[in-house]
Amino acid sequence: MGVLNVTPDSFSDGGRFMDVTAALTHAQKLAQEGADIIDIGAESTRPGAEPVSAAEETRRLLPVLEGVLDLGLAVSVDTRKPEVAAAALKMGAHLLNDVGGLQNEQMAALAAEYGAALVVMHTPVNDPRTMMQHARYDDVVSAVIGFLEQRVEKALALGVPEVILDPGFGFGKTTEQNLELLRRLREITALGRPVLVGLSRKRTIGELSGVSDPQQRVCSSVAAHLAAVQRGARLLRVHDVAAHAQALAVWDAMEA
Ligand code: HH2
Repeated sequence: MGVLNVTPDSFSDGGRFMDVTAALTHAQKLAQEGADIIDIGAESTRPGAEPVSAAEETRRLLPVLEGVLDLGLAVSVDTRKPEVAAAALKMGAHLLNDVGGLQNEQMAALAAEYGAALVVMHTPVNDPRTMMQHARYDDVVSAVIGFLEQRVEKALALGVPEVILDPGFGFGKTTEQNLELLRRLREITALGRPVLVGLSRKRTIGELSGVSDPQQRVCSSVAAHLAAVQRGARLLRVHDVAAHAQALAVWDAMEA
């Protein structure tokens, strides 16, 4: 899954793809490099990010979504707002990436209505401004599993055709907690649903590798993501598709 951020303030690429032409050129590049899905986000959810209104998020998103759908790729929409999700699904988005952790049931109802797959991601609160204050768990893996099981049940009861699980790396989690989740990812893949992992360029990767510029965290992101694949992850949400495609080609050849 290639990341396309149509935002002025994303932590690693904010402001680069606000223009529709630049966004579509980048989507094409991600596809050529081997992305199967393009995940378009129009609101940053980095720790401390200020929320944007549904109207502004929709204004940023729809022209880019329309163009990416024309490329014939599978498209995912990264949002936590039902108004934005509804507009995107109506336009033809295939997958709903609910970074609000299904705290609003309407997200699942919309995925069900449009027959779209739904990413259910763990976050302790649906607010990037305060989520790091909630990075306190007796056992982070048990907390994430309990949360995901409960949300999956809700999504299935509302008729969502396919649910993808995501531990929500960096969403209200410290580096140590993210590492614990990565080490014990098998406990999450053992739940029997596809698992998505998004550690691309994140602060944890920077802290572990000692690389301060997020755009330079490519090799370290690949290393973390291969560890996730080894533990059963099925989808990787990444900014640097070519590097991951190279690494996965070798990985697949070895595992075949
Ligand atoms: N991480 C980010 C955004 N969306 N979606 C899922 N399912 N999982 C993630 O880990 C995830 C996500 C944050 O990364 P990015 O989009 O690059 O940054 P920003 O939120 O600043 O736009």
